Amino acid sequence: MINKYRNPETPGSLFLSLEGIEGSGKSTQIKEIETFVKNKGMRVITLREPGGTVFGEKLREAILHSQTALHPLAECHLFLASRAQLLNEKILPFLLEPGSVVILDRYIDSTLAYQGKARGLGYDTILTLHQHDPLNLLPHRTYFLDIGLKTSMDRQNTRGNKKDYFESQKQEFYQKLLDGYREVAGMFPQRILKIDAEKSPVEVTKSIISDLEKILP
Ligand code: T5A
Repeated sequence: MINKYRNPETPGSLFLSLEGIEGSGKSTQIKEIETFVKNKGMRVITLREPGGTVFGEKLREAILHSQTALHPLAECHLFLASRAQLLNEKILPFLLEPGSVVILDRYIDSTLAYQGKARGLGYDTILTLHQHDPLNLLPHRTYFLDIGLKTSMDRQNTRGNKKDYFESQKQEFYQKLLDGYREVAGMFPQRILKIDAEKSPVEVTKSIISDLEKILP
């Protein structure tokens, strides 16, 4: 099933995603990646999920501020609706031009870990839902920023904002989530690079840049 996925086809373009539990440092690292690839003279767009389009941002608001406990399948389809729109409206057109880089904050692996594992829908359900255009597009590289639960909680507490829909979940949910991410990284070893994100931001950036140097078109 996994082999049916296609990679973005334009030569000289790169599709990157960042993954990890809350507070793993995705936003922090995305800024560094953006600067690095811009300095290489590439065209860059940075997007996030859910969101990234007008419709997707409305869905983001609906999910992350939901007052109702959503059925896992309802939740999953909302993320997929946002993703399909983002691919069609932004990602696929942008990648058509050689020398373009898409940097995406969360993608399919979030759905595998959150809805597939932590919400219990199962990986096969999520993968099956991604078999059709435009959802069957995998990134060239995914950086999985791996941190433990304590670090995640500490970083969320330092920030001190009001918790959203997922941040309010119990410890058990987070443990499943982390297990899920690590399992998913094992399912796609060629695409997903697991990085120890307990290290300082500078060290994490170094690991990412060192890999990027190898894969840049
Ligand atoms: N979701 C999403 C699903 O359930 N299914 C899906 O399919 C998709 C796409 C989105 C939510 O939606 C869920 C998952 C999420 O719950 P979000 O707000 O976009 O929510 O994502 P979050 O992960 O919640 O964003 P965060 O801002 O919490 O995490 P980041 O971006 O990973 O972390 P960042 O960079 O903001 O850093 C957090 C703090 O830690 C510090 C930073 O300075 C900051 O204060 N920090 C470090 N400190 C020490 N050492 C380091 N290496 C550090 N890196 C960062």
